[in-house]
Amino acid sequence: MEFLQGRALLNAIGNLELNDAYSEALHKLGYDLEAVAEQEPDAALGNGGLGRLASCFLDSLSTLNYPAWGYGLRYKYGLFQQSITKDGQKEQCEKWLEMGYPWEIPRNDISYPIKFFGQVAEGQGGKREWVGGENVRAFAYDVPIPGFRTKNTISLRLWSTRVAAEDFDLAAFNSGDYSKAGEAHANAERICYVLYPGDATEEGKQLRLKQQYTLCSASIQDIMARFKERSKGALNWDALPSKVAIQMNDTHPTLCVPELLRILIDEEGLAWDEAWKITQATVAYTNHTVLPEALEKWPLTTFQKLLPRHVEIIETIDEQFMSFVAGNVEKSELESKIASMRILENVDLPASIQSLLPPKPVREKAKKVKPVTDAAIKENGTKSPVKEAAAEEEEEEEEEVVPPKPASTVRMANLCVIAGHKVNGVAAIHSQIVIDEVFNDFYQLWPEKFQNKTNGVTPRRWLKFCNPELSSVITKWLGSEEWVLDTKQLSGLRNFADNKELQQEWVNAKVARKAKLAAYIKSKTGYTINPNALFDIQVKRIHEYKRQLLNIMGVIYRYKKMKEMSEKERAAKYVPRVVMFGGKAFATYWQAKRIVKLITDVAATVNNDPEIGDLLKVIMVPDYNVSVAEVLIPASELSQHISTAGMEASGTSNMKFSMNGCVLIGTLDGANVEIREEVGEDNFFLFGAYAHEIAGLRADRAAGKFQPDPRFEEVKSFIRSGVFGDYDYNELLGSLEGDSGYGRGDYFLVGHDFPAYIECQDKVDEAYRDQQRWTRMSIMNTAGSYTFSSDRTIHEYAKDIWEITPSPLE
Ligand code: B1N
Repeated sequence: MEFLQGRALLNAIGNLELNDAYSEALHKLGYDLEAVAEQEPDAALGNGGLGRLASCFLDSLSTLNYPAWGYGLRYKYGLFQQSITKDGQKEQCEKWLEMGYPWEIPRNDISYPIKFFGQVAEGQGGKREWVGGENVRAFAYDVPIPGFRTKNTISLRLWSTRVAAEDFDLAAFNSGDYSKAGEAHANAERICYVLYPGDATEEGKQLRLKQQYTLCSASIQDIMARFKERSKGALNWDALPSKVAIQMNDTHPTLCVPELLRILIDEEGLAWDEAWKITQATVAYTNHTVLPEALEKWPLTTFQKLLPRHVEIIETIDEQFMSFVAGNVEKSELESKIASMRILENVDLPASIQSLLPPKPVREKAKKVKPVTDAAIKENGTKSPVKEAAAEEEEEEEEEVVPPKPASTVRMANLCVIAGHKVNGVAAIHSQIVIDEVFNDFYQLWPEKFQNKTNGVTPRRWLKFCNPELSSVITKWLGSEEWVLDTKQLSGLRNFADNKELQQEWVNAKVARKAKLAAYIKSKTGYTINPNALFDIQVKRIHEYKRQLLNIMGVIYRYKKMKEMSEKERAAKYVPRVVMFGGKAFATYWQAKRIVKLITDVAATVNNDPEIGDLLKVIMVPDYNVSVAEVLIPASELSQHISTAGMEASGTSNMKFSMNGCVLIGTLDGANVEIREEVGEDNFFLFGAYAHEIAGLRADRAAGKFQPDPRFEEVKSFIRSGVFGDYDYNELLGSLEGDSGYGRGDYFLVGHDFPAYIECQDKVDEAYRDQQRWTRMSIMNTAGSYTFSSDRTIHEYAKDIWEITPSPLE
């Protein structure tokens, strides 16, 4: 559902190595390349790391000469554009298409029908026919993805939905009923308006499912059409898996599974077993999160209305899976294993499965126990034997109390794991959690399915193009530019980490980028920042588990302590810092929006405090996106990756920062674990609880065994005292408290990790004072980032999951 492509111009001419020629040509026309590039809007068809990873993968696939396609939706308005006001975040529509998008090639010759609603009818010979309903058409728009140092260019094919001419209600239009005639258009076009429309309502859920189905159906039809065309009259569907691999990027495209089955069976006439075998061998699934609320579930009723034939198919997969489970687990465990692993949740078992379960003991009829209320006690006063006997009689006549049945749902992740021939996590620790916890029951059935594919980022966009100064230094010291295609060579920088000359060049490159960022901040926020200060950055979606709150509370503590010191003491203890935040909060995620509000309130107070001056500045960079990241990351010196351990699947900005010679402060979570191993523990600021400790800490907390650090309490009272304005922060701060009724009793353990965090931040100040030491740490980060190229990741997927090899063009 997501690709975060960002801008294309500099990337395209960079990948084609045409910078000088293009720049010169523009110059002759009276334009400047950088200024022209600035005019391009970001293609922001994604929300965060998951979408940007997909875009990095396309760059690597093209560069490495793999024959691949990206499939997505052409959202007219993307996610949203964020502005920061005194009230926090405001959302507006993204306008990326308003001026036309020169990089897309409308393929009017490529479109597919998509159906929703309708009924399933029994056709000839028991054939299932999906008829009636609403019909729209998905049209292809191709965005070229040029590779680096190759003629290979692949496509990102984006679908846009419209009503085909044959479905236009001409009769209604001619009779003057324009709204009826226009309704079909509005319905069709709405599908591709925005990414992640609100899904609190039934309409919202239906729209999201329509989006997912549009993506899957159009893409599967496209893949099958190409396969047919290339079969040249010798069509053999059994060969599909040897020619096609479909990688499902999280559960959003799960419908690929029933859609491929539906077309193979209902339209191509294959038998179930054959179609299932082909489907399984073709699809694989990447899991990107262990957060339970992000594991998609759809109400069965919504599904049934919108996709009735797919529900039949899912029911068959579910039933066959359950009978497989019955043959492979202990009888005593069967019922519970089925309940947790099957696709359909809270749905009665089919008779074929019911009969495999051990018989249940007959239960005694439950008696309804009347609740004893204060009013009843008052009314009865002292017990009367007559009344008691009457009450007992009444009880015997009462019906058994049956609790209301929970809603039936379709668990998308379970379907992905059952159907996919491989399942992978996105960093070593995450893949282990997938095996040990999230999908442990499945792992026991099929251990060979599970793999790890640690994420990566493209070194073209994220080092060579966004940081030309540092790239030149690297090329000079490594003796060639081969590192752009073979990042292993970056590790060679370790040999020069103490070289004074390299260190000076390294610092100069960083200084150049810091100056650019300072100018950018001035233009976007009006704040002037000290270019000699430590640039400390946390950019990512705003989420409680990512703990921007821990960061800003650390800043508040620092500010409070500074205020309590003399000017001399302050200067001796702290190095000047600019703490920058960037990221969007989901429009209805109120707690995340309160965090943004707190950051802006703290910024307004601290940045205008003359006593503090350049020693501390807080910046909320508005509308964080790929282009903003390209300005921030090269200028960063410290970056924060401070999620509650076990909750960030991987993170990919951590890799980009490290590659650009930025030192990380972080928990042992996601890819931080592997980054720290590569850059060395002396070059990483580690703090906080470990993943395996989290459950115990939460339990202790719930049992009232947690004693918060006085410094943490001090920060909360300081906020509540109103120093940062009169906004009521009780709901936000209450989420950190066990007994307030707000939130989940500090579920993300901000209070637990706070002391370790601020002590670690003191170590950062100490290290930064020694500039030579810091520069060495910075060089060691770039050197140690060699393994976090998406080229490495893509080679691994190609070998271990897709079983393909590069096919360079002659
Ligand atoms: O995927 C990235 C990881 O590096 C991040 O750690 C991870 O948080 C991110 C539901 C998601 N996981 N899940 C999502 C996005 C949208 C949505 O509606 C879940 N994003 C991630 C790449 O592996």
